[in-house]
Amino acid sequence: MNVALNYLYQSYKRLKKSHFITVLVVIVGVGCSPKQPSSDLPEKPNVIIIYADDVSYNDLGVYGTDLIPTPHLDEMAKTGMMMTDAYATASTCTPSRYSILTGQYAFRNKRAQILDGDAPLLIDPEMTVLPDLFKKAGYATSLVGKWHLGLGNGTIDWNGEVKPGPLELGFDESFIVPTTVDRVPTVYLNGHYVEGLSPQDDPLLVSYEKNFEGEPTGISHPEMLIYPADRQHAGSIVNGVSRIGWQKGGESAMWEDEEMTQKFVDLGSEFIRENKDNPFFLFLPMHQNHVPRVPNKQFIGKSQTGLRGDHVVELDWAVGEILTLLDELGIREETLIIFSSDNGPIYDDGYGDGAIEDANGHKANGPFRGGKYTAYEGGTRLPFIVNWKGVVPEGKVSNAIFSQVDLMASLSALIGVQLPEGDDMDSLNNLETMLGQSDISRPYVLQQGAGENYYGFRLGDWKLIPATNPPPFAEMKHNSRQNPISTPMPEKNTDYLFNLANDKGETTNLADQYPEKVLEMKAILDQIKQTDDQRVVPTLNNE
Ligand SMILES: [Ca+2]
Repeated sequence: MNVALNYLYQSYKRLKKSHFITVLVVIVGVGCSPKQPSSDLPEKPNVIIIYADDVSYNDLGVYGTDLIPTPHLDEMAKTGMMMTDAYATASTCTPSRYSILTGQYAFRNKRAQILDGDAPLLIDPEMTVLPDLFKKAGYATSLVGKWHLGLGNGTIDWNGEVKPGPLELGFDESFIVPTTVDRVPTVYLNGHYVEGLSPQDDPLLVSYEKNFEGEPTGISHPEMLIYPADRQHAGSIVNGVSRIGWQKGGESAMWEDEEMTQKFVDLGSEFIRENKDNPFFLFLPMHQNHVPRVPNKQFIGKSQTGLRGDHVVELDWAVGEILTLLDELGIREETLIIFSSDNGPIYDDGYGDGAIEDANGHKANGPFRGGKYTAYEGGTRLPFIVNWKGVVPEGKVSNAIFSQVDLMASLSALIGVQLPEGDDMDSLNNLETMLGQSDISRPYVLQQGAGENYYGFRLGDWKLIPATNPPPFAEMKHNSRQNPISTPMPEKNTDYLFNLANDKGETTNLADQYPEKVLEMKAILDQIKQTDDQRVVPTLNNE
């Protein structure tokens, strides 16, 4: 047993004593066989993942806030389970989404950073990814919502066939915002084609290098904007909002920001109705709470935290629509519904939309520190609600440690499909915990921040942020005086060690007090980050 492996093993033995966790340590490639669903679980349930964007721990009533009414998500939690220690794998969009679909940490793919709007498809169509597993099990599969995992092979002609993309990854149908709502092109992609475009009459041109002559931008025409934007977001203007990048033409295809949520609800509902009599998988990545925040007018003023909160109210409405439909169709007991988010909060992310000024003291990260871009708990510890009538215990609050990277293995176990084997698989089958039927924790959680070698690493109650030099933009985003969740980024070249058992807010650095713990955790983290056959992957002993 090498030194680091020994560290891992010893750590787990201690964890086992203190937290009733049992783990096995296996060399990669050996473990991760799917646990077959227990005989009393309905076979081939429908699965819906509603995945929010930048929605944070304390943005939901059931997680604490009384400033943003979220009755439907609260109800979903009360008739199902809410988790308090569930994590995204990263504190930014693209990497977290990559992990959900592939079962791997994003750092294993060097391109898995926040992608530009014209970036090529990040996931190799040859890989077996989450929708592929559902296809293997005979499910109908659909993607409706925000994508942001790249499209095409390098150069995209938005007037022709745009591929490869979601359809090449196992989705039968897809209707997506290609990147983010704050980037051009501001059009939907329906399958391989831009929805509503007339390429012959009014072709759509897109550039991330320069503006098209004569086209208004946030800089040249600030009077056209509903709220001001920073320089990065001051490109082409659509619906009174300037975006990142430039576009021209394609007028008939431009989306209406205010109508986007209704559109996603309608299309998701249509898919559910069409497949109510056969197993289906719906991945519904919503655009809330990412900027620009342009909720439909029926939601304006519905929260006490300005547009940022109103946007979350709109998301909650959408969740309610889906739940109501499932009830109406009588398929609630055949449907597993999961709600979570891709990263923690950000207030000002490029627009002067009043998020900070109207925050009204709302601390979106709840008891935690930091938010989007950071490796603190606030960056990746997120709402995670699981609802499946008759299976998930009603009203359960689970404190088990869970990571979204485990969705792939856990869901493959649920539907009885073999997880792909390979050196890069990070996903562990934690199905029983995910369904509230056990409290087995993941032994560790890796939290990738925005920046080179910027990681948080939770092992039981210990939390390490190894010495790093986080990018200045991340610090800037969270360091304004007025921001209710403002926090200094780690100091350069300083290790941080916290004990979350009594310091959820990561306020007291214990690194000097426990240097051996720092060394031990660094060694384990290094081992997890290996990509060769020296890598060590723990598996849960939940057979
Ligand atoms: Ca996000």
